[in-house]
Amino acid sequence: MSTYLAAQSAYADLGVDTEAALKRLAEIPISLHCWQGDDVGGSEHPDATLTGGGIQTTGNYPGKARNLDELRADIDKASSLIPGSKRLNVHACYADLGGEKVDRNAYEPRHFQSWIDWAKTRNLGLDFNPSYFSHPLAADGFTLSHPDAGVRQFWIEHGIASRKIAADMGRQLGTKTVTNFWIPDGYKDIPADRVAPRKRLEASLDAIFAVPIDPAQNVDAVESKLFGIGSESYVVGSHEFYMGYAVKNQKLLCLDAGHFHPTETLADKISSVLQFVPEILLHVSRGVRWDSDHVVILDDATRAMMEEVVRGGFIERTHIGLDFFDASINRIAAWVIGARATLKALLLALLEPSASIREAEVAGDFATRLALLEEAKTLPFAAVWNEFCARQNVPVGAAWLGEVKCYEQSVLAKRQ
Ligand code: RNT
Ligand code: ZN
Repeated sequence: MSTYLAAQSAYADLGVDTEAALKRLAEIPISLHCWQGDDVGGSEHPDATLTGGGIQTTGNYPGKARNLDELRADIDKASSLIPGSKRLNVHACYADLGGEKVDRNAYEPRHFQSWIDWAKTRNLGLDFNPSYFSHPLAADGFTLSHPDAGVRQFWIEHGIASRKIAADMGRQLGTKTVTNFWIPDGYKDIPADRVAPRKRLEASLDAIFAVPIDPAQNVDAVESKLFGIGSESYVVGSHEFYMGYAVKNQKLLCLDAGHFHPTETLADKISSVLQFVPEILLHVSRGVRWDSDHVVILDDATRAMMEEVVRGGFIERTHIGLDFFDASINRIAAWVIGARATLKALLLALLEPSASIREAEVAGDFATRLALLEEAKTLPFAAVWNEFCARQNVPVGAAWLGEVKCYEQSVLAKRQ
């Protein structure tokens, strides 16, 4: 008997249908983040790099993508090693400007047409993000909550432009874009006034979202953060701020795994938040001691997050996006490791023998609940995961790494 058939029958003994889990997993899109390929540099200038913004990449591993062609080739390579259904998440700072002098408040769909065409040929949906960093008008750490009305207006216009671009992506590709708003605004040290920046942020967001957009083409998410580098004492867009904003305005709430206190995980938030907002966006990330955006691995936090999505019946209301950027290792490998870990966590959740565990809980038999949860951890998961990879025509096990090494030698090593 093949190892998959043996695993299938072991799961069936506990009432779990592995075929149903594989089918379900194949349909859940993971949005790959374009910014892992060049350390959040972007394509607006030949030497674009990440500046300011309370986010940071560390490391200088050779071979990063230097332009959109290289970035797209790298995404293709990574994507060929990741099973399942994929989308691509593009940041506004990855505009295809073709040398045109145009600032972010005037970006148009045409500046992203090459992304749309590229996505179309690969049958990928796109997601989008206005970029509120790596720009002279974000250099002092404030954007949508800036005290200067002119600066705020520039960033409001960028938000409005971004939603129009996103809606056009959604229209052309026939799948709605999720546009995520994250801004860095905050203070390094103790503020004298915590109120005024938040009032300004709310007004700026209201101005951006006042422009009507067909929700079949684009929906908006807002992303909170606890602190950033250079904004350790105060972040305008805190969790409470955006939770309130999203509930009031029925926006999507983006929960980033690295944006809470280090001992807090997203798992317990999902079922609370989804009582009050229509959908959520998960930024699957891994903070190590801070919001470090390490490559996602199959750790307890990621597993618990996906368990909650599956247990709660929230798959249809949850958008899953990757958000990490490690410049210290091969960047293609980073994408593949993080995406595969996310999918593994989802598959583990889909394979949970939840009926018997819930039954024990309902009966008040908490010893059985705990025992079954423990037993579930050592079920023959690997055989089902390998079967998924094989059926999806991607390398099984660590075989993908060989392909990354070849690509490194033949392509990345030549980028000096
Ligand atoms: C920053 C946020 C945000 C960014 C991307 C690049 O802390 O997590 O999502 O990582 O927009
Ligand atoms: Zn994020």
